[in-house]
Parts: sequence; C-alpha cells; structure tokens
Amino acid sequence: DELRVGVVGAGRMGADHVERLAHHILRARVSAVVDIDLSRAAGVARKVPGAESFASLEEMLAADTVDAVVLATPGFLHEEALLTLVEAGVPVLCEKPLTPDPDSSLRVMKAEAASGSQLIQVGFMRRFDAGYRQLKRIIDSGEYGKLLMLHLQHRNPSTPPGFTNEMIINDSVVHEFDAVRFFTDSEITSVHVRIGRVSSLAAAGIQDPQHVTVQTSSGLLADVEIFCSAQFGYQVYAQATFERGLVKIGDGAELEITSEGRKGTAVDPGFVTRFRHAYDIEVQDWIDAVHQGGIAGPSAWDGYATAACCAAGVASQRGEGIVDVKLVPRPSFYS
Ligand code: ISE
Repeated sequence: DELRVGVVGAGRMGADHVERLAHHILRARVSAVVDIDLSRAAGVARKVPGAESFASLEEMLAADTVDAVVLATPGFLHEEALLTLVEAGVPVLCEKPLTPDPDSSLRVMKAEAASGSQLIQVGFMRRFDAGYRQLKRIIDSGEYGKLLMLHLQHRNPSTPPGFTNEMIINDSVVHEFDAVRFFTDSEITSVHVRIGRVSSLAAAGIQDPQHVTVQTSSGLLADVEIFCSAQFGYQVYAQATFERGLVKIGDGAELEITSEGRKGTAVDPGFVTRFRHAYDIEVQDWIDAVHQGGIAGPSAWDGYATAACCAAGVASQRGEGIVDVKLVPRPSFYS
C-alpha cells in the first residue's frame, strides 16, 4: 500500500524531496516528477526507478499516476496548481508559502473548504524540528512560568539569483511568522520592519539585515534579525524569555572541536542540511496522515495567516511603520 507521489517542481527543494521520498520515507514512492523544463524533470526522475516525467501538472493528472503531490514550484505558481489539485481531490504538501498574498490564499482556502476535506498541508518544516518541538513543549508546560518574549535570528549565507527585498519578508521571515504563531497558539496582530545599517556584501537591491518586531493577540512581543547575506553559513536560533528562565534552541551542533588554539563547531551551509531531519519527519508524518485521509501539520489557514503577516511586513518595509494584520474570522472548517 504505497502512495504514489508526484513531485511538482524539480528545483532545489523538489529534487531534495524526490531523494527523500525515494530513500527515507516509508509507505510512499515517487511516481512522477513535473517541471516546466522537461529535461530538468527527466534528470531528477531518472534517479528513481519507475518515476515518469511530465512538463505540466495537468499532463501528470491526466496520466492518472499519482495519489498525492508535493508542490515545490515557486510560490507565485501555487494558487493555480492548488486549485487544480483541490478540484481533482488530490492531497498536497505545499512548500511554503501557500501563496504570495492573502487574497490568493483566501481563494485557495475557500476552494478547500468547499471540497469538504483538508487536502492541503503547508511546508512550514520548522514545526517538525526537534528543538522547536522541545521549546513548544516547555512553553505549553509552563514549567518556567509564562513566556514573555521571543528573540529570533535567521541567517542565510547569501541570496540566490532573482531574490528581492520583499522576499526577505515573504520567503524568509514567513518562517518566523509561522514560528511565533506555533509557539504562542495565537495570531500575529501587527508587524514592524526596520532597516538600519546595510551590509556592503548584500546583493544589489537587497537591504540586509532587517529587524522585524511582531506582536500577537496574546500581547507577546517577538523580534527577528533576518540577515540573508551573512556569508559564513546558515543559522536559525530562537531564545525564549520566561518569567523564571531562558531557553535557547538552534545550536544543534554535534561535534565541538578544539585544535590549534581554537574551539568550535561547524556551521550548516544551508536550510536543506540544517532542517534535514525536520523535512524527513514532516514528509513521513504527512504520508502517514494521507493514508488516513487527513493532514499532519500546518493547514491552509496557517498559509493564509502568514501571507497576511507578509503583506503587513512588506508594507512596513516600504515605510508604513507598525502595520496591523487583518484576518478574516477563522472558518470552523479550520478550527
Ligand atoms: C528559503 O525559501 C527557505 O524557505 C529557507 O528555509 C529560508 O531559510 C530562506 O531564507 C528562504 O529563502
């Protein structure tokens, strides 16, 4: 009883998910790889016995070779693909973001709710990271008292070609928006983005680093240093301040080496390695849930709510100061 999974988008994340599904995930196999660049799809599919390649989602669906889909195309292509998949009743693990803006996320949410079943899980993989889960458990247990503040740091070595200043919010800080919502079980009500000193090493048009402050409906303040041109490697840290203690996560380094007058640990090169285990758990839990007819993680509501935070963040980045996040009431379908 293996699920036949089609991976749509054969770029960095798509290819990584194909490799994961082929070698690390139980009760699933890759049956199709789709990319608008058919030779790229074929290049990835070739590594998996039995996987076919297609140049479009429609061609893959017409061939009737998939039970579920991992959507790993760029975010601006998600809405159309999600509407097609929901219409066809195909479960989908959609890489973040759900869609790039709240209006398109709302359209996707409405189509899903109308279909009557939760078909969409959004790929906020940090919720499956061991450190994130431990911190969430500590917050929920109350063992150090009430959570008072979150200090988050998110650093990438450099920005890929085509990365824009808005993508610092929409592509990168979107993870912190989801993390704050995950940790606090409350929605973000305002976002403030400030830009101070800019690195001379940032790509043209990128104002890096940026400082983001959010507040939640439960009053909590969280701040984020986002720095996408940090040069040295990849880091994602969180420090939680409680009434009676501090908890820090993110330094999952396994080896500390002392040699030649220095003591240190390796820095991850990027998110594919840093969150490898989180992606593995995310995909396995999703496959298991799809076998049972459901999802096992962030829903289209989480995709919509974070898209609304991003819209506020980009407005603030453009100089609008503290911008309120306005959400439609949460449909009972997502409660
Ligand atoms: C990228 O799209 C991701 O999702 C990574 O997790 C994040 O660290 C990076 O900043 C984004 O560009």
